[in-house]
Amino acid sequence: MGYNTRMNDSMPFAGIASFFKAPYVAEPTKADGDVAVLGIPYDEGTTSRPGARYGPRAMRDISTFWAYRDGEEPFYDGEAQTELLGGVRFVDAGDVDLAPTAPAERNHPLIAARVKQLLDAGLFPIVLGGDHSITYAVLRGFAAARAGRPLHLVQFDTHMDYWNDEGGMTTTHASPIIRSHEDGFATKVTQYGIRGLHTTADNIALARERGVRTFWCEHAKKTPVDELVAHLAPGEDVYISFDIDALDPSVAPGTGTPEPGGFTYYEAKAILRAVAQRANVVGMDMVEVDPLYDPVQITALHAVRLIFDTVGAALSR
Ligand SMILES: [Mn+2]
Repeated sequence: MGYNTRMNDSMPFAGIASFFKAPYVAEPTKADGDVAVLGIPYDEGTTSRPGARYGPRAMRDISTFWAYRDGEEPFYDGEAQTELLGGVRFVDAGDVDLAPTAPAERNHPLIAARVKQLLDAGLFPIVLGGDHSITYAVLRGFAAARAGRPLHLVQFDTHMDYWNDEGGMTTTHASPIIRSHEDGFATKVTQYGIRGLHTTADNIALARERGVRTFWCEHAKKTPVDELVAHLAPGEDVYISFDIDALDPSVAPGTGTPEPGGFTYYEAKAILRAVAQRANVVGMDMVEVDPLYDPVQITALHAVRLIFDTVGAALSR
């Protein structure tokens, strides 16, 4: 009697691990929240090490570290000297109901439909991958909901994912950006963090010919952040796709195709905040978190913190 009976709502180690300990609502509306978290536990688009299908569960688990926020109260980011997430209500919309081993023709429409449903309800989607192939299906949902309005895709990644394979591997995690660009789901594309060894130079040339703006990682790390976002039209609608391998594998080892180099947490955070403050971010995904290679949860930890930083910069009031 008289005890606080709501401790399980905020303690990281107790209760049900929905994202950020938010209420789970299968088909949320604006009455349930402002941002809706949607898991896509799918890694059959991966060309090397699998395991990203466990990404949503890993990010939900570690997200409870920050669940001690009380209701809609903001966090205070002392380093950025700003309040974060004040008034922003989260709801966990669960996972897309996918069929393992089924073809993309079966699974992609289900992903697109769930995303469109969230957008039609006026919610800001946070998509938890899954390998990067899911972004193509997510952007199909955005296109359906937006009825032709342009959308600038801002991608953080070590790989361009602009692979124009003609041998049948058309919807792997190496090609969501080219597919989304060709189908008009993304009308403009900006890439940050690209690095590593590429199998061909013509793929890079193809992206450049089509107007993709690529900030190579080493260049981006040395360039003032306002120069990195100066080409974004103020207030334009942006979708952020964050492949966790954009980070240095020393801080984010748990991913299928890591490459030496990459952003630190602070570098990624600074660019994300600059994008969110200059443009109008309308949704985001966090993909390629693979807990099978993440034994101390450090990759999922960075992934979730960057989600909070981005959504905080985009939506805090
Ligand atoms: Mn990628």
